[in-house]
Amino acid sequence: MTASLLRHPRFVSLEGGEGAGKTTAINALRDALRARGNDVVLTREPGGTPLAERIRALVLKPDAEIAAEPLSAEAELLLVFAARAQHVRQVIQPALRRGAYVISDRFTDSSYAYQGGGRGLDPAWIADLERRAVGLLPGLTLLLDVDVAVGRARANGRDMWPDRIESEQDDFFQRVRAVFRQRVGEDPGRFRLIDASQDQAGVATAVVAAVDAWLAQES
Ligand code: T5A
Repeated sequence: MTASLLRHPRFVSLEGGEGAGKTTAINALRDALRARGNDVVLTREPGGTPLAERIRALVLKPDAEIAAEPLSAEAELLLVFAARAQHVRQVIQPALRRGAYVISDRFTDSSYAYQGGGRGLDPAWIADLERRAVGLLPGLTLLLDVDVAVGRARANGRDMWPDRIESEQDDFFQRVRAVFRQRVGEDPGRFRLIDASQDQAGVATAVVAAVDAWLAQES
């Protein structure tokens, strides 16, 4: 069983609260890396494999029978880590081994932010799961940071039926944002903070520029 964390230089994650604009930015980043001749795998969490996508549906959009049973914070954490353990072994590690770049829409930082900050679970427990069940850290993490009210207004404009987590109150998302920002301060070498209050094109440009600068620094 893995009990340490390996930081991989071709593994990039994008993080942020609801409506930060990761989807547009991540597509621009994939296109930019491919245009430079790289093999790029784009994936997401929770999810990324058939089993992990089933877990995602259980956590975010359960059917009526399962939705009637309250999901404990502890079960939620273990479900996202079960999905991640599978995702890492089935998709991320094989892609990195063959030389591809992997870009993940969310990774373990989201568990610290949502289950740690939002739900109030002990970050030491999350760190233990991270070492034992995952064992992998992105070399670069882009945090798309935007005011909670702005991000929620964007997400609400798109989603007619909010999922379990989108249905939380503003104070939950304020705690999520606070933990994301705290993690930037704790690991400035891995994180780049992107101002996601700009328009979509501006966010995408800032993301691609941050990755270009990081690649230049690594080579
Ligand atoms: N989760 C995940 C956990 O609780 N624990 C974990 O460990 C993990 C991995 C994932 C959920 O799971 C939780 C966190 C999440 O709640 P998701 O559907 O992937 O679910 O949720 P998000 O990642 O938050 O997806 P969103 O779609 O809400 O956010 P995005 O991708 O950041 O936003 P995007 O690009 O889809 O944009 C949302 C809307 O805003 C507009 C877009 O057009 C779109 O309509 N928009 C902008 N409008 C103006 N200006 C901009 N700059 C804009 N950027 C986007």
